[in-house]
Amino acid sequence: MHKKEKEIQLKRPPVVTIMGHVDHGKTSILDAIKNTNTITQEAGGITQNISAFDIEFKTRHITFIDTPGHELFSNMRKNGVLITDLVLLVIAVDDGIMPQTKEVINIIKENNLKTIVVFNKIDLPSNNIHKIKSDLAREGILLEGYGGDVPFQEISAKSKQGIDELMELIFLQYDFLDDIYTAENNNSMVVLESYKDNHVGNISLCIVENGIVKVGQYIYSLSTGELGKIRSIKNDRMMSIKEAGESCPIYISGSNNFLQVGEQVLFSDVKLNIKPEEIKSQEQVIENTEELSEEEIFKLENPIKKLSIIVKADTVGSLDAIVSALNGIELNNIEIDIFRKELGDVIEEDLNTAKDTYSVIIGFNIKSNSRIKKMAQNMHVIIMTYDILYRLVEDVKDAAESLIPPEYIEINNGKAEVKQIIKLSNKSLVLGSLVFEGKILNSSKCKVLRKDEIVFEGKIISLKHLKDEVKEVSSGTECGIIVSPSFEAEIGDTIVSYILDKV
Ligand SMILES: Nc1nc2c(ncn2[C@@H]2O[C@H](COP(=O)(O)OP(=O)(O)OP(=O)(O)O)[C@@H](O)[C@H]2O)c(=O)[nH]1
Ligand SMILES: [Mg+2]
Repeated sequence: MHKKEKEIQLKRPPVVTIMGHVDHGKTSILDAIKNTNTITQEAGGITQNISAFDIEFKTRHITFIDTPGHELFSNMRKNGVLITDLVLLVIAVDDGIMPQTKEVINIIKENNLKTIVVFNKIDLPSNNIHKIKSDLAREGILLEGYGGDVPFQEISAKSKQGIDELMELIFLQYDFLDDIYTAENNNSMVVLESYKDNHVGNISLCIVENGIVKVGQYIYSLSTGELGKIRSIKNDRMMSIKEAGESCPIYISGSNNFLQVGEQVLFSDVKLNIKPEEIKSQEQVIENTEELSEEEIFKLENPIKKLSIIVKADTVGSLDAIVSALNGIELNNIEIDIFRKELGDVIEEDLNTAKDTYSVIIGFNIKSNSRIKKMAQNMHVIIMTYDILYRLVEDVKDAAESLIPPEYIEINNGKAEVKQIIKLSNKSLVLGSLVFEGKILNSSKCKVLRKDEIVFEGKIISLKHLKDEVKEVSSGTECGIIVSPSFEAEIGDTIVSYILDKV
């Protein structure tokens, strides 16, 4: 066997991360490779979670990591390259270089990642590929044949044109990579995503970095020490397996602590003596209850309106994306306060906290059972649940905006001069007036000016022309006005009739 070939066979399968702008076809490419149809199952047709798959192509394995392209999932994109040999930078040829394409290019540059540019949707008639190639050069991505050495492949995820060539290109690039990612520790895996399952407990999606991980092994975190034993390992199709080798994407359960994204987890058949760097709770709970009183003082000093929120979500990645999206909402004099952020379904304790703190509960990809919903109703606690992140963000923004008191302007000013004052038997005063500007409106707000000073503010409760009650009286016409509350007007006062309108 040729020496180079022998070396190649010893390499673990490549880990390839698919990145690019929203809707450029990342998940479709994976579907085309896998012969599946994931995107039709995605809420809103967009990817909102990081996921990983093991794919076999011509007897060789490859791990793909699919990342979301929507702008809100910036952190997830960064996490996608934690353990990556190659990035597929997907660009739809009908759209070109978009904001998240640029974001990915920055991630590629910062981490010095080997990249293949994938021009997708070449089946479409609107094809700007030549322009995109030169735009890429301007962004510092120099393609092969265009003054650089970044390989590219033109494909259509829809017709599958170019998919096999892309797979060949991935292996070709990978096989000639001299320095593939190597973990600092033996027998380790890295966490891509974590969530809580009501039955199984903490579950983490991990990629094995090196060694073979087995059910029953002890697991350790470098930061928090012993985590327990691996209770189950599932593959990317959620089938239970006993062990998994390098580059494999797996879901593990059994950890006592919640595993943070990016964390390196060591596994071993025997107990190890790993001293944690620092022991800290991995659960994300209420930040600090003492802050409450401070906040109350702050509230008194600053009339800033606050929308207090409890966020419950399915995964750490979602929670992260929600929190940074909500923190990014900027509204004058309104503060969005994330009082609590936690994984899992809405529970009774959330309702109590929401009631005490006047918080709204926002849930993402979680359930609230009918008992909880009923309790919430009785307690007047609002639970809003979503499966599409940008809708959640829009609604929170709307809710926050509704706290801003509307600004009003006075419109339709009409002016009348008081010429005569008549006292009725019920003691009401009728102000016999002559309208000299605009219109006086019945039931409108009014103020009275005396030598340019406001001496009264109230409402017109009766407006008569001759003997008839009328809706309005125009300039040049005499009328009888009764205002409320009653007011001792003087001859020569000016009555201003106006209505308020929201700006
Ligand atoms: N015509 C055509 N349409 C495509 C092709 N690939 C994907 N699409 C369509 O483009 C849309 C977006 O595809 P996705 O695969 O969901 O895109 P994505 O990049 O995964 O999107 P996010 O994960 O939300 O960032 C879908 O309507 C696909 O059917 C292609 O090669 N040709
Ligand atoms: Mg997708």
